[in-house]
Amino acid sequence: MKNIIDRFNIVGNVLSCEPYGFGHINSTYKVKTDDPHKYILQKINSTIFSNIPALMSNIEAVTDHLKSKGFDSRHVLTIVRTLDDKAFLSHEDGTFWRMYEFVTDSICLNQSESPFDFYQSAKGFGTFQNLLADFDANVLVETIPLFHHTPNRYKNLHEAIAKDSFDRLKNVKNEVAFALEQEQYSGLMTDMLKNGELPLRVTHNDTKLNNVMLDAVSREALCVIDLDTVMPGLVANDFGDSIRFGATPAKEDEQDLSKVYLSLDLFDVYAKGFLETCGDNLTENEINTLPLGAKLMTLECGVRFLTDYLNGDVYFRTTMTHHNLYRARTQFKLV
Ligand code: ADP
Ligand code: GN1
Ligand code: MG
Repeated sequence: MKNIIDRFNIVGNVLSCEPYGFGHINSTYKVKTDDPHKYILQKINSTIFSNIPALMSNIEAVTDHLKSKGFDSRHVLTIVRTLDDKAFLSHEDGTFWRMYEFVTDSICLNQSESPFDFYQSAKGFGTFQNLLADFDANVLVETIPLFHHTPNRYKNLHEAIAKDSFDRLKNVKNEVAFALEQEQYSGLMTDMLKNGELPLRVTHNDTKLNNVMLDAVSREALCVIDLDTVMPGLVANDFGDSIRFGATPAKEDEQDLSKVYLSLDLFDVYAKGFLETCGDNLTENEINTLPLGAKLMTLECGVRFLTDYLNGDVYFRTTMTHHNLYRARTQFKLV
């Protein structure tokens, strides 16, 4: 790893480089040096992201926009450039790497420790939404086409069921039946978009609690991270993805489904923080579809986990057998 780190413009001598965080997509490492600076090093998932130069220029454009509004490196994700002044390293072995400043004195949570944490995460994502309201969507490349097109996610599920490449369909009869029963709702928001009833905005599209950093002391929202999927999208999907992950006391892969339920108190707390920060810019239809976004993002995520289970766990990182099935079950319970 040292030879990779040495190609970035960092301060100090490297002391350690350890796997870090709970992301499902990229391979993330925390790099410590003998200087107070710490860094995040990531091997970008080039199976999932087919155009990494475009992905990184999206991130540069978005973070430049936020910096132009006066925010510093604790409040905006900050790219550490390579020695030859590139935003990422395209390695001779075909891998792609990037480095960020580690957001100092921050914490990142998989579960809220109090409603205040969740409220703050809502303010973080709501503020992010607000700050991008004047960002030109035309400069963004769609890093994953049809990312939150729920009917297309169902199309992928149908294909996985038809193939049943890993002979796993027999394990998931109930989950498949539930997903198919819910399919009738999958197009509700994409139809509204098509009919001009909902506007397309620049959205984050991956608003899990562990994609926002909080201040380690005040626990106020500091910095939204994981900008790989910042693309044109629906505000209700950003709201909904946060709800599906955070408005429950259960982990995303909890196996005891009696612990999995939607907390309406946490839903309210999140809605308050989100609407306080970006509500004034939203249309009535956008506000009215926030609860629907919560249902559809949860359903879509369950469908994605189930599809990946049937496909042999090729998309989301898994650390145990049946991991994607456990994840699908929590999402369907929440739906
Ligand atoms: P993935 O796409 O795999 O989810 P992320 O970019 O979300 O990757 O990074 C994974 C984890 O690494 C985050 O959940 C967070 O804990 C940590 N992380 C990422 N970027 C930073 C950063 N700039 N400062 C501190 N921690 C970070
Ligand atoms: C992935 O990258 P990460 O772990 O923050 C996924 C999201 C899913 C989420 C489920 C690019 O998010 O869409 O909702 O897992 N990101 C991508 O936990 O597919
Ligand atoms: Mg992440």
